[in-house]
This record gives sequence, structure tokens and C-alpha cells, in this order.
Amino acid sequence: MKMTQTWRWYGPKDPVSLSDIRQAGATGIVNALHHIPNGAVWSEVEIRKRKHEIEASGLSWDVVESLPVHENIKTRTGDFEQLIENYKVSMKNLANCGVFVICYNFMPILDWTRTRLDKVLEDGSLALEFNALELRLFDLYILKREGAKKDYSAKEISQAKIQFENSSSKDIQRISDNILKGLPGSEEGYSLEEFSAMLNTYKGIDPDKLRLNLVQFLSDIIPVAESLDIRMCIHPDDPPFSLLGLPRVVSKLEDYKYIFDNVPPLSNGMTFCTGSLGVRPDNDLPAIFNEFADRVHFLHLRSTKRDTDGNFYEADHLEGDVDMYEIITCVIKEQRRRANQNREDASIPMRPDHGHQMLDDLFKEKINPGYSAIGRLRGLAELRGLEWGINRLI
Ligand code: DNO
Repeated sequence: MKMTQTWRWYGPKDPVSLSDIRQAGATGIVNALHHIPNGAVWSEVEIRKRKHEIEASGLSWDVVESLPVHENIKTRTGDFEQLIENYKVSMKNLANCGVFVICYNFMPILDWTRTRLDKVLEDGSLALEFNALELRLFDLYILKREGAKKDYSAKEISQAKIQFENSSSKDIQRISDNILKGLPGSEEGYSLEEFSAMLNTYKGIDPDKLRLNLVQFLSDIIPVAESLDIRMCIHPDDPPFSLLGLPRVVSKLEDYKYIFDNVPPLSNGMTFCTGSLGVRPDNDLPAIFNEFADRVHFLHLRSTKRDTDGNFYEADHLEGDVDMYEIITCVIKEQRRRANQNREDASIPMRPDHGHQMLDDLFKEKINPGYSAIGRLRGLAELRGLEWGINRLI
């Protein structure tokens, strides 16, 4: 029993083609209808069109990433009830077209966040990086968020001030763009003004309230998922802590406990993202996996390397802080357990998440940061080999 090897493809405009993906050895595609505005229904016609395109290349559409959750659902304001109805219709249409695994997240306003997309590694390849001081500098001196100073110590504030004063306008632009414009797969991007206005919509929404809103959303959609045999899998916060005063509630073991205790069916599952969860030193990854193993419906495999100042960058897939040997061993055991129970989902879809920009990809006119071909090809090859070896060993 092996993991199902999948690959994220951004659709017809992705510089990495479906035939490239086949040559990388993946069999499944992870895809979303990015051209449909967040909140609108994904029609069967649109889903089928995309499905046929994928299947014509000899691949199958295994996972949706993401069916995005509209901000009004997260804040439970405005037309959120209609938006939840739309979400259910999209789920039904996906199931009717034979797509049963749906990844989504519940991060307020921002999806995944990095401050630099081209950190030069020792070997000359480029990696994504999160720099806590640059984030703070953005918060205090570019965004100038009301009340931001309360979130930092005097020392942190003065460090950010010095760094800001020494930053070039190019640096300021880079930091702002990376945080606000949305990285690949984020459905929204904002100007500074738009973002400040959005922040106001979270006034009064603390972590407990956001948690409650998530559980209410799940109480609405999980019964629908169950009736359709859909496996919903929530993606953890990336990074797994609060940013810019916004609450984040899918970052650690206790967060998942709350979510699954309150909405227990197995169709309420998780995307186990080693790179996101691995940023917190207090997250014990194998323990989190084992606690919720039977509801891990999707795997994002990558590694991060953190320091003690809250910074991290994306390491090679088998290096960094994530013990990939340990994780894949847990996955193999879970897959065998499922196979013994004749579960249809015994083979868990995985994708090599984020790769370094390297070799020819360094010279391409357009790549999606983190999603260039060759770095992920390397990652997939390493992960596949590791799984093969462990499978032989145990
Ligand atoms: C980043 C991705 C995220 C992820 C969403 C899931 O590379 O892991 O953008 O797709 O957060 O909803």
C-alpha cells in the first residue's frame, strides 16, 4: 500500500504542464477552479470541463485545493448563510463529478504568508522565507495597525524601527507585496487600504469566537459531506500562530481536538501539512498525526527550518526540523490499518509541497513561487524513495 502521489496544478495557465507532471511520476492532480470568484457556486459544467482536461493527460483529479471559505462565513456577517448554501452546492456538484476530497482553510483574511520568496541557499537554489522582524516592521511602520504596539515588547519595537529606517524602498515593496498580494493559491490579494479595512471586520473576533464560527460552519457542511462521501480536510494555519493581530485557530493539537470533539464524523478531517505544523517547536508532529490518523485525508509533505527568533525558511524535503522518516512511518502504519479495515481511502493522497527554485527554473520568465517544477520533482523523488525504503523495512 503506497501513498497516492499527487501534484498541485494551478490550471491551464500554470507554467508546469500536465505532461510535465506525468513525467514527474505523479498520478493525481490537486486543483481548484481559481477563475470562479470566492463564494460563487462551482457548477457541474465547469468542474467537468476541468476534469476532462486532467483526464485527457492520463491523470485524475484527486483533491480540490481549495474550495475557499468566504470571509463572511469566517466572521458570520452579511450574506454568510447564502454563502454556506453555495458551498454545499459546490460540494454536491464536485461529488456528482466524482471528486471527493476537499481541502480548505479557516485563516482570517490572509492565506499562507512569507516575507521573502528568493532566499539564496548555500547550493544556489532559492527558498521561501518568513522573517518575523520584517513582519513586525510591516505591522508597525507600513500598515501602522491600531494597537499593534501592544503586541510587542519595547525591544521588539525598537528593533523593527531600526530595521525599517535601514530598509530600502525596494525592501519595503517586497515585504508589503509578499504579505498582501497573496502567494500562489491564495484567492485574494489586497492593497494596504483594503487590508486595513478588512482588519476592521475582525474587531471583536477573538480566537474563541473564530473557533465557534468554524464549528458552526462545520456543523452545517459536515452532514452534507457525510451524505455525499466527501472527505473534508482543513489545512493548518501557515505559519501556525497569530499574525497582525488576527486570530488563528488551526495551529496545534488542542485546536484540532476542539474541532473534532465538536464535529466528530470522520468526514471532518485534516490536511496534515508537515511544513506548516513543523514551524512550532511545541508541535509534536508524529503525536498529532497519530492522535487523528484516521481522519488524515490529505498530506502536504515538506520541511521547514526555524530559529529561536521566530524566523523560518523552507528546507529540502528530507532536511530541516521535520523528521520525515518518522512521519512516513506513521503514514505507512495508518495506511495498513485502513487496508485491513477495507477502507476505500487506505492510500492517502500526498503532494510534495513547495520546492526550491533550482536549475532551469532559475531562468524561467514565470514560475509560481514554491511551485516550480524541478524543486518539487526532487521533493517527490526523495519522498517516494523514502516511502519505498520504509515499506520494505517494516
Ligand atoms: C500553500 C498552501 C495553501 C493551502 C491553503 C489550503 O502553499 O498550502 O495555500 O492551499 O491554505 O486552503
